Amino acid sequence: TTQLITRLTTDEIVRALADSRARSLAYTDLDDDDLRRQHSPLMSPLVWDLAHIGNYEESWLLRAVAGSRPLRPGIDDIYDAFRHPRADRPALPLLGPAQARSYLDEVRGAVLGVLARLNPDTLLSSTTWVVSDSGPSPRMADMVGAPSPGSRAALLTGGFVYGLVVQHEHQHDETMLATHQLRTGAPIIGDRAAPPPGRPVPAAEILIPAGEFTMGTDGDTAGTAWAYDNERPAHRVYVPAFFIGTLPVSNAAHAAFIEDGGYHDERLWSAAGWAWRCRAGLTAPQFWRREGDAWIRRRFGRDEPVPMDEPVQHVCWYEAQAHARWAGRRLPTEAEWEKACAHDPVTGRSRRFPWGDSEPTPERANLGQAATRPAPLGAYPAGASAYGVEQMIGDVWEWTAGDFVGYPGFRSFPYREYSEVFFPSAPGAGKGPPAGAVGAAAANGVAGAADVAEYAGFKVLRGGSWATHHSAVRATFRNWDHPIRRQIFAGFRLARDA
Ligand code: AVJ
Ligand code: FE
Repeated sequence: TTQLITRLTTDEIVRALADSRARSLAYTDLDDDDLRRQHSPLMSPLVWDLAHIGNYEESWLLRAVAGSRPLRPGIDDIYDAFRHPRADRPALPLLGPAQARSYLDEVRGAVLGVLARLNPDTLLSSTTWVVSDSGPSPRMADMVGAPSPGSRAALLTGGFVYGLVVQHEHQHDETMLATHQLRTGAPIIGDRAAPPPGRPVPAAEILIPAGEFTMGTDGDTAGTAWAYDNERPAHRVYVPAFFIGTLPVSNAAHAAFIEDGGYHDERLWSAAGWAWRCRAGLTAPQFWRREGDAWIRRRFGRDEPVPMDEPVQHVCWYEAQAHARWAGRRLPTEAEWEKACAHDPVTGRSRRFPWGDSEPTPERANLGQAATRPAPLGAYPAGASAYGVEQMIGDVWEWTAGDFVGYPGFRSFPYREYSEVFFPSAPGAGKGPPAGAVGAAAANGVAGAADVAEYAGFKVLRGGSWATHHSAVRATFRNWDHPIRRQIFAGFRLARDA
């Protein structure tokens, strides 16, 4: 057993739940038609996300924690992401906007009641679920409603299940922002704060010397109690010496890649990447267009010149890979990325964030949709890692080189569909979903489309974007998507062997 250093108090949980809900309601402050509409086949109608958030909260915080009966019997199927690909969701008998909001209110009221009755000591258990739970994790549908005492205790440890639900809602809030970026009509999303100004950095790349570091987490250090199963367990990894970009790749650098014919030079692309580039007609990041000599981008319904000093975003993994080859570089591996972000060579320990274990502040990282854009490059000297690498947390998700796989000793918890079904060996995660099941690839947006099945693997993204809430990102956090996806707020950083 391991001592948890930081645990959530009941008050902190109540506050975190209120914060994520305020965000979800702000992103669904639209008329009914707009909420039911599908703004892109890659995205759910916003009203699906809204009720799905409530259904997830009900499943975990009422049924799993308190053994409650379903509040709306029969709706679980509609909000099961694995049964219905995003493209099919508008045709489901969805709760309407008013019904969805009252469902959310009802769930939340009951959740606060359960929390008020919960012995706070339950949240102060000194064991983590890694060691206190045993046996294989069930599928979510089998998990809810019938928790064993052991799994209930594991769920509550350190407030884990509350962190699960808070993070889940913030992740859907980011997904809803991607829907807003694709939506046409009067924009309702705008900047709430201007990011700090950029500055030139001392060096374009930084040498990370060879050596071991601790990758991942056991959830037993400050602020990591609610780390997902795919971030665990902590393990030692030897990383050969490499160079990594001090900053993410800029719009200026990507414009130079375009100018140099990068999108038309097959030699820079992998075979799959070139096939996709041709089929999709890629010639620039999504939302960019040419006007005379200038690049214009559409951002939340408004056109503006592409700011050349910002990290590039809305590029897929294949574009990132081609750009890297053009630059004589490559994408960093996950281990390289995490070492550059978290390893402190003085103490030999891994930090929760690049700057240390303390919470992000507006001086350190661009998170939580303060602005609706990445900050200019060099804006966060106070957010640098021990090695001096900057803007690793916030601004843009960063594509890394490899596939989404479990760490050595991986155990799914608390349910298999959060991570495990997306691993390459899992049924449904790879090329063809199994008969009778939509499969992980479909749930993630490939949507049963046989024509893109060859691009159905998952690549890992690190570090969060300007749209990510600080509770849903840390140095160990792993996000994933198909290598063809561009609607997410993703860019990349370059690396090379030393
Ligand atoms: C980790 C962002 C890929 O949106 O499919 C949301 C997060 N999991 N609900 C997704 C998630 C369950 C997931 N990603
Ligand atoms: Fe979800």
